[in-house]
Amino acid sequence: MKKAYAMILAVALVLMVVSCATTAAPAKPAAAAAPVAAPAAAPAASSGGNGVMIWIEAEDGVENKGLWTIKESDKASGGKCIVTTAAKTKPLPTVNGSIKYNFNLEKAGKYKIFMRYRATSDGNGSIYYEVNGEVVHSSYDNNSNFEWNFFNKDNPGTAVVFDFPAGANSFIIHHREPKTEIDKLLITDNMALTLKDLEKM
Ligand SMILES: [Ca+2]
Repeated sequence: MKKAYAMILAVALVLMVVSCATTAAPAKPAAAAAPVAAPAAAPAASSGGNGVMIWIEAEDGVENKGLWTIKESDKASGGKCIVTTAAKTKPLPTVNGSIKYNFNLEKAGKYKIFMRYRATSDGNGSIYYEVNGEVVHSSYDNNSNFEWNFFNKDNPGTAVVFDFPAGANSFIIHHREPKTEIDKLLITDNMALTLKDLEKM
């Protein structure tokens, strides 16, 4: 019986050695990792099927004469809007007390510009804006809090439709009536977008 045990033990040891040798064998090198996928293209300037939607905080414009100041307001987008105390009664083709906004368009076409503003009393609700060298008076009804309206041509009820080329574009806001507070701007090719739609965004 002792011999039988010895034989079994010997066989078991041999098997263990073979097993260990197999386990210890170096693993085959792993297959080369697949290349990292290229990052997705940057999202286009659109929002949920609404077309081109370029949002600009009014306080992010480039001011030229120190006539516009940034005002903090917890009602304003980003907590800030711009306002001027200067007044001017006639449009001036020369840049005077202006604030400029640059933007890029992927495609040429027709666009509207919306503006979120506050004009708390008579004589506080109009600006001049300048597009392609033309200075236009845009007027707005009084309101008690910020709300959206569009760039118009002396008519708060009708939006101006701009023809912008593809690529770099800009528009300029000139001061007119004092204390018109401007919070935010939207450039869009969505001709169906309403002021009510904007209040929900
Ligand atoms: Ca703002």
